[in-house]
Amino acid sequence: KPLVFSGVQPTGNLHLGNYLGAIRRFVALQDSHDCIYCVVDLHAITQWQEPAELIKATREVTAAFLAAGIDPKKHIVFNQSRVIQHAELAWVFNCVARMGWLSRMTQFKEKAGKDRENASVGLFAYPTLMAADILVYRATHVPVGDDQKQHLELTRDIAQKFNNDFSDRIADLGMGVEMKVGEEKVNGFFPLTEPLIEGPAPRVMSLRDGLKKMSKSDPSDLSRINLTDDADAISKKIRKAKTDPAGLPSEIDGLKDRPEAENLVVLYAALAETSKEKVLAEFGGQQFSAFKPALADLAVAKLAPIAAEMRRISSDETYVDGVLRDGGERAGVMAEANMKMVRDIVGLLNG
Ligand code: AQP
Repeated sequence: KPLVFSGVQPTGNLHLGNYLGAIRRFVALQDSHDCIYCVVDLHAITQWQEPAELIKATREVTAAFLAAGIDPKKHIVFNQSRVIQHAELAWVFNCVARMGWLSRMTQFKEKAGKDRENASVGLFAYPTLMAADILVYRATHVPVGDDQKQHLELTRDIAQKFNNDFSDRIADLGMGVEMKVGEEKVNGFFPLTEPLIEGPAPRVMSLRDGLKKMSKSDPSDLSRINLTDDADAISKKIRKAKTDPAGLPSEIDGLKDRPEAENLVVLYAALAETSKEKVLAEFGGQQFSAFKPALADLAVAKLAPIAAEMRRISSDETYVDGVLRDGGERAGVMAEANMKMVRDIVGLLNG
């Protein structure tokens, strides 16, 4: 089976964007793939985190994975910092990736803001750690939201440069795998990862601004639906969601240049597991005052069981920590087998 890797940062409340763009898709891939799902705490500390909050959030993201339906026995769930080979390979990749490549990353520009001199070196090097997360398992498929597209392209560039820089050594050691790069067949060590940016909601937008993605760090809690929000909070946020004065169109074309309206239709379609066309066939011609309560009811029906299960799982810290420990041990064995070969390829004496 193809190997999937993906991660979520423990940096605050998980929201509907994280769920629809990532976690729900992690669940769907479990039958057809071997999956490694990681709570990326080393990524979280690229920006300041209160230590006690970080530990709490790490357990909470784990609980969300399990509550959504990820099976930690058939697959692997762990927190990144337990498997030190992620950080080790990230260092090797820091020496493979170029400053210019990282300087072009839009996430760094957004998160560093104007005060770039004061951003952590870790925030700048975030994408090399992400490449290491994936490639330390030589994973081939990575389900993520649309905002991670650029980082996954960089992951491919790093894999390709490593394969090129060390091509003779990889061949001498017989550690290469035949792969296609464009029309060319090459012998590489790291696979060129396929991003899986799919599903009905790869980019859920803020409820307050249809041009901004829904995000944990948005100062307005009204901009997002948190997975742990209760029914009242969900209804209030959807009622207050920004819309334009026109009602719902009957055809997709009618959503053009109406990002807030489109976002609400996307949310309904994704939660109901149907298409935007079908949503418009049902609600076209109606006002948002009629559509919003239907969307709120649907969101509550889908999210309340997950929130309840998250609470139940979170209350058993021993169980959650045990899942992470067990997952970390299994991931560590896989990571070390690959890292040992990387050390040999690069010329880092070990053994
Ligand atoms: N709005 C979104 N729509 C669809 N997918 C999304 N993801 C995040 N936001 C949306 C996907 O969720 C996964 C985990 O994200 P992350 O925790 O690693 O961090 P992020 O992308 O930085 O998420 P946030 O919530 O937006 O945090 P901040 O506010 O810190 O930027 C990823 O697969 C991501 O694509």
